[in-house]
Amino acid sequence: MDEHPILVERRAGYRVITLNRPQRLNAFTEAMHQALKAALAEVEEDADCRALLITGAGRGFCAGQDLHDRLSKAGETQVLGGALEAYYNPLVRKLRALPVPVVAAVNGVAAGAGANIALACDIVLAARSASFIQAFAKIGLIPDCGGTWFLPRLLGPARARALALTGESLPAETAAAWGLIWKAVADAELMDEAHKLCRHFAAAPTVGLALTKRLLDESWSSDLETQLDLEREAQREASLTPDYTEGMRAFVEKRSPVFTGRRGA
Ligand code: T3D
Repeated sequence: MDEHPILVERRAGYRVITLNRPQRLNAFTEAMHQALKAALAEVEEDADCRALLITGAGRGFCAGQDLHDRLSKAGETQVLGGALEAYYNPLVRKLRALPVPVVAAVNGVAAGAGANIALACDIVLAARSASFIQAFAKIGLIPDCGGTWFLPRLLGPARARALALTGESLPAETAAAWGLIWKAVADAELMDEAHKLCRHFAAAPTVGLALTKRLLDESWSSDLETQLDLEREAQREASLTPDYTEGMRAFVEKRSPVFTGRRGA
């Protein structure tokens, strides 16, 4: 049993969650899921937390499900689905719905659920030495954690199919060139870049960003007419925030805005 399957660090205006099972490339166990669930609930409840950074300890980001937990001592497998229902699917939903930007700093290999959980984050930065692997194909499974949803949308059908069906490792720079992730950066610069982004979001108009996240997700299942209506409603909501007033005033007064991220006055 790992003592601390995740680490949580509070920074000014944001939190850092580090997946912390480096000896297994941060593969998921039930204890890690439970700790992560609790940490994400705290992020959601903390009005002073205006961004979240997720990364991995050691040389990997996350190798997906811990496969040792899926084989009995007698070498028998189990029917799957329960952990998706209880942990993985709620995790993906929570990352998408968190009212703050979620930055993944992919420090090394991201495989299986580990790859698709990174893709569920709002902005994915990766070290040049990192890679993304739809490892499911190699063990007779299907890409879960939203893999079959994210891949075709981010990459288009040809690349999505090839990656999902071969389980080939995609280097970070190719992932960035193909539009799977935001950027690949030098290994030594990854965490500085990720913290810089989170510091930016910690001083940003948080409610407007939360509404933007929601609209971008809703757009996948909307026609233009529906989306225009959703934008009107969200813009109305954004315009009721103190940050909108501050943004307007700061522009007119030719100064930098000071955003609080608060919902109401
Ligand atoms: O409920 C459900 O189960 C459904 C949900 C499924 C979600 C999934 O994520 S299924 C996919 C699971 N993940 C994989 O299949 C990936 C398995 N790992 C690998 O293919 C390779 O480890 C990597 C390509 C990710 C990295 O390769 P490499 O050569 O850099 O490292 P390594 O030597 O293979 O791994 C280092 C250690 O981590 C090693 O332990 P050891 O031998 O030093 O004691 C290895 O066994 C361990 N490790 C890596 N991945 C996992 C793992 N241990 C348990 N589970 C893993 N997924």
